[in-house]
Amino acid sequence: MVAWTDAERNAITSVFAKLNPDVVGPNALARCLIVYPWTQRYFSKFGNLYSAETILGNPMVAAHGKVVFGGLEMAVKNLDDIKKTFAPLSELHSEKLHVDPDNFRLLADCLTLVIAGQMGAAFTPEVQAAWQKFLAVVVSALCRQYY
Ligand code: HEG
Repeated sequence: MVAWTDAERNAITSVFAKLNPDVVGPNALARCLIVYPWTQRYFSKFGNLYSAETILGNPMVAAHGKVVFGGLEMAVKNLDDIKKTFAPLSELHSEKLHVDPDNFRLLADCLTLVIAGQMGAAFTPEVQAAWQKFLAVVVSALCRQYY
C-alpha cells in the first residue's frame, strides 16, 4: 500500500481541483497520439487521426480524453485504494483492449506536461513530485492485471 503524506494529499487534490477536464484530458490524449503515433492503433474507430491538426480537432479524441480524466478523478477520490479501484480498468485494458502497458506511462507524461502548461508557476517542484508519485501509482495499478 502507498503511504501519502498530508502535503502530498493536499498537493494532489489541489492540482486536480484546478484542472479543467474539458481541456486537460483531451489535450493530453491528443498529445499522446501525436507524439507517440503507435498509440493510434487502439483508436481506429475514432476516424481521422492523419495529422496533428486532425487529432486535435477530432471530437472522439476529445470525448475519450474526458473519459480518461474521469478515470483519474476516480483515483484522486480513492487515494488509499487506487489498486482496487483500478482493478476492473486494468483488466479491461489488458484482456479486452490489449493495450501495451508501456503506453500508460507515455500518456501519464503527456498529462504532466499539459498540467504543467496550464498551472505555470504554481506547478512547483514539490507539487510535481507529489503529482508524479500519484501518476506512478495510477500506472502501476493499471498494469496490475497484466501477466
Ligand atoms: Mg484507457 C477506455 C482510463 C490509458 C486505450 N480508458 C478507457 C476507459 C477509461 C480509461 C476510464 C473507459 C472504460 C470503460 O468504458 O469502462 N486509460 C484510462 C486511464 C489511462 C488510460 C486513466 C492512463 C492514465 N487507455 C490508455 C492508453 C491507451 C488507452 C495509454 C492506449 C494507448 N482506453 C483505451 C481504449 C479504450 C479505453 C482503446 C476504449 C475506448 C472505446 O472503446 O471507446
